[in-house]
Amino acid sequence: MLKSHATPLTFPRLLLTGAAGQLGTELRKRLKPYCRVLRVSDQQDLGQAQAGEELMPTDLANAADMQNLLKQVDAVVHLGGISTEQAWEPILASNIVGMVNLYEAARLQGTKRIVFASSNHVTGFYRQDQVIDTKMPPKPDGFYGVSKAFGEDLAEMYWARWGIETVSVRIGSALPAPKDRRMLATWISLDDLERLVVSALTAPIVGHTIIFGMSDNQTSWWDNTHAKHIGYRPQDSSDVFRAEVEAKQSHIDLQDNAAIYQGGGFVKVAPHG
Ligand code: NAI
Ligand code: 15L
Repeated sequence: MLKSHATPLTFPRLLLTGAAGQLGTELRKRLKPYCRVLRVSDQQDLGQAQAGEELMPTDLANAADMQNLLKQVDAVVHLGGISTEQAWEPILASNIVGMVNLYEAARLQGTKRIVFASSNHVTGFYRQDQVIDTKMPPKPDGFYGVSKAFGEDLAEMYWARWGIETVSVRIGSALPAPKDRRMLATWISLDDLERLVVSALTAPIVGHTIIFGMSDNQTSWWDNTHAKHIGYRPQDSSDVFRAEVEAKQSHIDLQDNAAIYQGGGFVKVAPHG
């Protein structure tokens, strides 16, 4: 956990969705210092409430329960949803219906800012020899990427019509260490993820901003020029793992779409078998 941040959080009540997931479990510990009450939610078991926490198990697809979840919430870190390429039905329920329920609840309950865990798979069909920025059109690599592109468009609409601010973070690969050569470009450390989420919550004005979530990696496909106002300064780099990763993966098959496209293996997943 970071010891300090330039902009202290003053949120009376912050909601973290997807709190039982891989990143939710991490951010649950890390976000508590930035708010008075951390409301944590998921459809999976959330364990025991820790000091300063409120547990509210909720299905994102249930509109009435989502209205209840958003009551008296000042800001949301929205990690909940399907996080991989798979069949359309669960993606529809969690990532499409769930997003509409979240934003309708934010509108009616008066929540003003959302940090949305989007994904690099919104642009997964750009090639690994292209550098892209956040104004370039989406090229999703599957149903999952399409659902995250929908989420970004929904956030744009709620900003334009209702003044709800969102930072859509197209997270690369958030895990303790990069696993392969692709991740040397897509990796974001968990400390940098915390820095990015906190910057997105506390930047004075964001409208709807899209930002790629990556560390300060030497190899990079993503240009965050249009998100400088978020004030995110990554402090980690995949380079410390480079030698180890390259030794494990010395050969790259350039006939393999996973090596050609930024989405890696996601571009090849057959969701219906
Ligand atoms: P995860 O799959 O471990 O966690 C997602 C959580 O959402 C799970 O605990 C699940 O129970 C919950 N969830 C799913 N559908 C739900 C529903 N209908 N109602 C309530 N809860 C529901 O995923 P992870 O890795 O923690 O990712 C968190 C978010 O960040 C996801 O939205 C994912 O798409 C996004 N992301 C993650 C990346 C990574 O490297 N881990 C990269 C890019 C995006
Ligand atoms: C994602 O969107 C997934 O949620 C995560 O599991 C990783 O696979 C990541 O993208 C990635 O592209 O490495």
